[in-house]
Amino acid sequence: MTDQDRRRFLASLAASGIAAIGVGCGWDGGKRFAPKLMSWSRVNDWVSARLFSGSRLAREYPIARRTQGAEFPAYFVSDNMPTLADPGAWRLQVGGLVRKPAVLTLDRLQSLPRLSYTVKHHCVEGWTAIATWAGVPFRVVAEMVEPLPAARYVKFTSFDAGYSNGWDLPSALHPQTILAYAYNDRPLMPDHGAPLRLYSPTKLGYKNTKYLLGVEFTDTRPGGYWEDQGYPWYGGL
Ligand SMILES: Nc1nc2c(c(=O)[nH]1)N[C@H]1C(S)=C(S)[C@@H](COP(=O)(O)O)O[C@H]1N2
Ligand SMILES: [Mo]
Repeated sequence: MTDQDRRRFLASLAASGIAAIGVGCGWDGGKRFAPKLMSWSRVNDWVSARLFSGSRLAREYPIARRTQGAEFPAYFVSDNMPTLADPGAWRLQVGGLVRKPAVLTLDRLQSLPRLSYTVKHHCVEGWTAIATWAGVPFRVVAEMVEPLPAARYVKFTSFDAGYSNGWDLPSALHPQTILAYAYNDRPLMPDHGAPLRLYSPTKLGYKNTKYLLGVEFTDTRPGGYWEDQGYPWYGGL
């Protein structure tokens, strides 16, 4: 190829719009543009995870500030409110990358250390509400099943039409992350996720899986019902 041929060749590439790829210049055209290809929710997740401190606690409120009765909305994706035909047969399955998988009854969960707090709930649909939640800290259950070193995420599944959430392990082990069985000093009812729901005042409402069925420790990042539709995966406050 003469110099003139080469110039003509490059000019034709430019005309076709791909000259910037620079044939033979050693650049694969990929890495430099990768950040632009990241969705904004992924960027948001990246920032959130780095601002998050494992011990920063969410603000608590006096009981007098609780949202009155039915004014705390109740969400579920099923056509009808999910309920169990036989609540006595319900068990929480805890497994995945753990040394000691466990199948826990509600009695067993209620016999474990209990944490209660009055906090504000934030739904991305634009409402907030305050309630008292009580349950067992997730870290207590995690210590019981002994996650393997490879475990980095937790998948929470429910019996509400496939609703699920994926959490990073540090968020799940945050001291205020609980498996809640009580709402405003009473047993959790089907409207708020009976018999057991995930709760954390450091996460947006949609991360708090209601109607829990299973907890699975994983080494790959689990998706989730809203997360898979573009909501930030981290969903922190
Ligand atoms: N199983 C299940 N969990 C769920 C939801 C749901 O539809 N199904 N909705 C989420 C959303 S968007 C919010 S704001 C809270 C609402 O909790 P509440 O119904 O107790 O107010 O639950 C979250 N967890
Ligand atoms: Mo929500």
